[in-house]
Amino acid sequence: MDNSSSHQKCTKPKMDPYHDTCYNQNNATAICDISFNSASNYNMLYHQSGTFTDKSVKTNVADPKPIGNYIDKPRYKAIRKWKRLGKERSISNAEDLFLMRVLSFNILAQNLLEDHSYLYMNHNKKTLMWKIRKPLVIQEIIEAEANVICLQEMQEDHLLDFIIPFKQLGYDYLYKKRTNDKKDGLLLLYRSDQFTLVDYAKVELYQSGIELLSRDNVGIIAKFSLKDSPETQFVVATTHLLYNPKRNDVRLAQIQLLLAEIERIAFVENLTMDKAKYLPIILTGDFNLKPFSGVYKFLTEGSFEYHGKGRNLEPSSYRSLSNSLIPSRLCVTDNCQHFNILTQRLQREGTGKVMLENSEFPPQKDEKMSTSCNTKVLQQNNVNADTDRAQTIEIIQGHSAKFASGTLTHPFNMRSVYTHTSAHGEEATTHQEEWVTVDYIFYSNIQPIEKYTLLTVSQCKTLRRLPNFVVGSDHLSIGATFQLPKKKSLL
Ligand code: KL2
Repeated sequence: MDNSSSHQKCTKPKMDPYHDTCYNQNNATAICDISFNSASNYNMLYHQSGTFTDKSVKTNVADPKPIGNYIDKPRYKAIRKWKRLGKERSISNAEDLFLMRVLSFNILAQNLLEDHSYLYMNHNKKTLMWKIRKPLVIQEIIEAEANVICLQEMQEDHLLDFIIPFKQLGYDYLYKKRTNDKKDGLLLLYRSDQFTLVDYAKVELYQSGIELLSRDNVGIIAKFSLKDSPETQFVVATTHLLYNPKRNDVRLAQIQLLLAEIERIAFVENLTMDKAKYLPIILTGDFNLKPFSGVYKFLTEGSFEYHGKGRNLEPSSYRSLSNSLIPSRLCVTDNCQHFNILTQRLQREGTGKVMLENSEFPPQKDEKMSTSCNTKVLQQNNVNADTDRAQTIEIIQGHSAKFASGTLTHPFNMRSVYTHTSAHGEEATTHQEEWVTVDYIFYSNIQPIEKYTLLTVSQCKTLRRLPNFVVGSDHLSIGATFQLPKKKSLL
């Protein structure tokens, strides 16, 4: 696991075309002067951890000492292997396939850690310092050798310093801060030597005047093409949804908006009246959802009836939710599509030739999502924007759009890379009163071939607390490798 190159300096960028050849993971390379990479160094640090003297930091002498039962870096790395999914799948035909690895990691913004310091009372204080956490987080990310990296809780005033090693390694990035007073946001890094950014949206899930959309969460959606096969395109989206464990209704509305933007960007063409072709989609991040909760079911099953459910989206005697989740004036249908885009596609193009929204335009800087309502389009199509009543609008013969029907659907076939076997999941990505899964990689129209093995709940218990001297965040990173068939150029 350790190797002699583990102390490379940041100044030596590693530009090998690692991904097409990286299936063999023997060359994991660390950068920066992090010396936690061997057992002896790690243990030294661990044993000293109760005796650090830093004037600004009160040392936590109450920290229990035993090391035998707790995980150390080598044991942690031994569990976190890239595991092949499915036995028979081979990676022959490598010339026709691009192997794309995605990593998602909530890196714990320092300001949120400090705002919620009561959560970290029993931690060793050193493990809470950004100058200790940052190199651990960066090392973990770089060791994964991902082509696209999606980070949540990237504090804005840490960004420029944080991305230095990634720039040296050939990554470019998109950043979107959460709205209003929030200081953290999403960072999407991608290998600019391998991908061209074709289009993107930085999505604000805050929409004024709507209670379910009054939170400051955001999303980033990026459409890429392969540099060596420009017709091969895919979409990566990341988000960090509302934390409040009770408000699954808010997360459902947030996902409806995000999916509408993904639908706009991933659309290729209409196949039949009711079926469209979409690019491969990877949707990853911190959804603050448990497996099998309402929003999880919605994503993975494609349909969810919220009408009559409680705010937690469970059957409830309170029956808080009516038939209407978000107002029709937002123009987002119950199938997570922008109504105005849908009508354009169907009316202008008949049964549907290729119509890529925005495809003629270069990405605009910091564009706002285009959910602002086009009342003219609504009026022309007899949509009543001022009612909460259910509406079914026939756009052209054979194709209708619904508003406020009490059920949401979406047009993708989304699956989770990690499989979940019980309500709490046998694996976990963070600790919130108990070890739980809240981070996911969902995918549609693309085949995963590897996943970055998570820790089971009982293995998580050996981590004791997060962050620690092994993991620099309060979440574990998640990752998967997908195979993308390269499209032959028509020329
Ligand atoms: O659970 V998280 O941590 O995905 O790791 O997302 C949120 C929480 C993040 C952004 O809002 O801040 C954390 N108690 C505990 N953690 C909280 C709370 C809270 N009341 N509010 C926000 N966070």
